Amino acid sequence: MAPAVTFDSQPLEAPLLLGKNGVKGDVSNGTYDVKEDYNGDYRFAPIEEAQVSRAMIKRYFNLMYERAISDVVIIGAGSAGLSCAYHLGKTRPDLKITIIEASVAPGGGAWLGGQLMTPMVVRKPADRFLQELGVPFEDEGPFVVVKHAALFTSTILSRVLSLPNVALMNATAVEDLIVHPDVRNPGAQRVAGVVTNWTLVALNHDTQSCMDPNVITAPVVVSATGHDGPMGAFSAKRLVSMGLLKELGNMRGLDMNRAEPAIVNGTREVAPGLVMTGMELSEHDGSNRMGPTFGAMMASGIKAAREAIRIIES
Ligand code: 48N
Repeated sequence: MAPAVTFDSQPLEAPLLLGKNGVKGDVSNGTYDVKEDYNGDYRFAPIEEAQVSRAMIKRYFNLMYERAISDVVIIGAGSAGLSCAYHLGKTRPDLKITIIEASVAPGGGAWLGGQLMTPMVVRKPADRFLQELGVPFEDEGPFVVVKHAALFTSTILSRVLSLPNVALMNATAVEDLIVHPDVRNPGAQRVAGVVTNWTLVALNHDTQSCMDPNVITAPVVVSATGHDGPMGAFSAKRLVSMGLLKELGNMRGLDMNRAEPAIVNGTREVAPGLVMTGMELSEHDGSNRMGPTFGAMMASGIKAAREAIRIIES
């Protein structure tokens, strides 16, 4: 009978793995001298399937428990939301920042440039953000070109996810806003967090009833849910349906030179406790779209981070 091997708190009967030549993996004291042999005897440190689940469950549900009370929630991990998360997470490492992203794959529309072409155009001065991130680009004078949009998105994703105070919950949808009476302004209402569900659940409320959601409270919510779409422009549409916004402005036609400054300069607290940025703001304000240039997404995300800090410090 193989000796019981204790890994976590529960002793697990772990079958000792025997290499071809009968060499036992040394699991006695938790150190693993497992050779990396590509000559037919490649072996892994022996664990049980249950340890895989436990390693995930322990961390994910600890995260859910701990982030039920966050300092800032960012809805949407597209280029604007990620730029906000990066600037905010770096500038205020004391803040618990939680990103909620409906898709399995974060990044939103920033995996391609335009019309499925891969280079990403960024107008100056937003190239400075690329320099800060360490994203290489070709300088074309008034604008720069990143050779593949995924180079920007994968770089900012890795920078954001390496920040200890930033958590990303993808495949999770915000399906409502928490709204409380505004103690700072009696009689008014204030956004105080978000209502979330697994995205697959949020997409199936019509087929399965009573799948109640979860909540995450935060004094500031940054909404960067992009263009109107199945889940896009979420907060702008919710503000209308809850009576905090009279009507949607609805995004206007393409005019890059009007659109990009409008999104950056217009990024603001659109309702008490709710900052809106990125292309969602064009649906809220009725500003133009800019087409496949991403400088305004980066700069508006940074502006949103500064707005969030202003609110927290006010
Ligand atoms: O990339 P998007 O859609 O939005 P932005 O504002 O970060 O970037 C927009 C940009 O990609 C453009 O559209 C470019 C510049 N084109 C302009 C033009 O003229 O056409 O990211 C939004 C993210 C997505 O990943 C969604 O999955 C996510 O938000 N999302 C949500 N996540 C959680 N809960 C929701 N309710 C929700 N709705 C959307």
